[in-house]
Amino acid sequence: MWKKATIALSIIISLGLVWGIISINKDDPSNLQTNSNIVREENGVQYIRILARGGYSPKQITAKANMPTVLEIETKGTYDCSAALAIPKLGYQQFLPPTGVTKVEVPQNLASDSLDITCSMGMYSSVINFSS
Ligand SMILES: [Cu+2]
Repeated sequence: MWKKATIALSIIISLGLVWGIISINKDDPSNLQTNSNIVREENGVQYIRILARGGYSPKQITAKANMPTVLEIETKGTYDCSAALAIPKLGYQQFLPPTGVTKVEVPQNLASDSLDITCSMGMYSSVINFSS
C-alpha cells in the first residue's frame, strides 16, 4: 500500500519536473529568434542584437570579423542581474535601463576572435565568435 503511494507520488513529481522544463524552454526567447534578426548589415556596419533578460540570448552568435560592429543590447522588463552588463574586452561596464536598447560600439580591430558578454558577476554570459 505504502509502496503504491510512493510510486504514484514520484510519478507526479516527475511529470511536474518535465512540465516545468518544457515551459522554461517555451519561454526561452532565443527559440523565437532567427539568425537574420540577430546579425544584420546596414551601410557597412554590422549590428548584433542581443536580448538581456534572465541571461543573454542567443548565447552563441557568429558574426563577421574586422567589420565596424554595433551591439544592440535589448532589455524588456529586465530586473535581474543581466542588466549589469560587462564586456571585458572593451573595458565596458554599464547598468542597462529595465527596458530599452543600449548600443555598444565594437571597434573594427576588436571585432576579431571572440567577444564575451557577461553580467558583472559572471553568472550569465554570451559569446560572439567573429569569423573572417
Ligand atoms: Cu549576474
